[in-house]
Amino acid sequence: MKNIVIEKSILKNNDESAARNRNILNDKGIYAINLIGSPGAGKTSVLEQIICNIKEKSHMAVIEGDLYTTKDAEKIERQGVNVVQLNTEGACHLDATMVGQALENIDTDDLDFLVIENVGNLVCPAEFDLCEDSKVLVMSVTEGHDKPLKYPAMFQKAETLILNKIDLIKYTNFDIDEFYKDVRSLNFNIHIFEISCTTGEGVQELCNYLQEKIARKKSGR
Ligand SMILES: Nc1nc2c(ncn2[C@@H]2O[C@H](COP(=O)(O)OP(=O)(O)OP(=O)(O)O)[C@@H](O)[C@H]2O)c(=O)[nH]1
Ligand SMILES: [Mg+2]
Repeated sequence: MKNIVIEKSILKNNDESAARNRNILNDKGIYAINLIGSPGAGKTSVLEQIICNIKEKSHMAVIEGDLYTTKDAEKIERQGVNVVQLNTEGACHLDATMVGQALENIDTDDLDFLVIENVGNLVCPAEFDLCEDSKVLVMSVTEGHDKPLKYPAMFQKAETLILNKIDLIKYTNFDIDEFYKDVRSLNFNIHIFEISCTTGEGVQELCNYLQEKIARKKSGR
């Protein structure tokens, strides 16, 4: 596993770097998602479910963003997927320059699907385009149904919302009707999947949706 430690001096010119990254991915028809969400929402758990379902059908690679550790990347590597760790050394989000460095360490020739797990944070990652086709927001029911209106940028910029830990909803005061109403008021067209990484509920529907997106990008549609 490559482990790249980012220096603060290169955290600039984000959009130019994003455009360079995007050219590489678009040339090769690689579908890319940026997994964003609070610490502990379940980004890595969702990614593990996606890998189990998709890795035999599509060539995948993962870029793991974390402040300091390689814990998540080690989990992904154990699943047999090519992973590059980006340690931001305290920065609260990934930027496109960092992702460009990671891409230099990934063989993109045969790749269909790139997943970037961002640093756990419900605010900052929303502002930085990395090159992704889609921002996929992971939120869990244990975070509370009030989060869309409190952190609107994430919900406005995401194309897809994964409502995770649905197995725990009965133990919480999460008001799902209120949640849907608030999310739709911010982003009417967002695709919402209710899932549980523990029971597997909803995972197949999510993976079918991603597989369709991967196939479309590959065929240039
Ligand atoms: N009950 C339940 N627990 C879950 C589910 N998904 C994840 N978890 C647990 O939630 C905790 C956090 O999950 P992670 O996947 O590490 O969350 P993350 O968003 O990647 O966290 P960071 O990378 O630290 O931001 C772990 O203990 C998981 O086992 C779920 O659907 N149901
Ligand atoms: Mg994680």
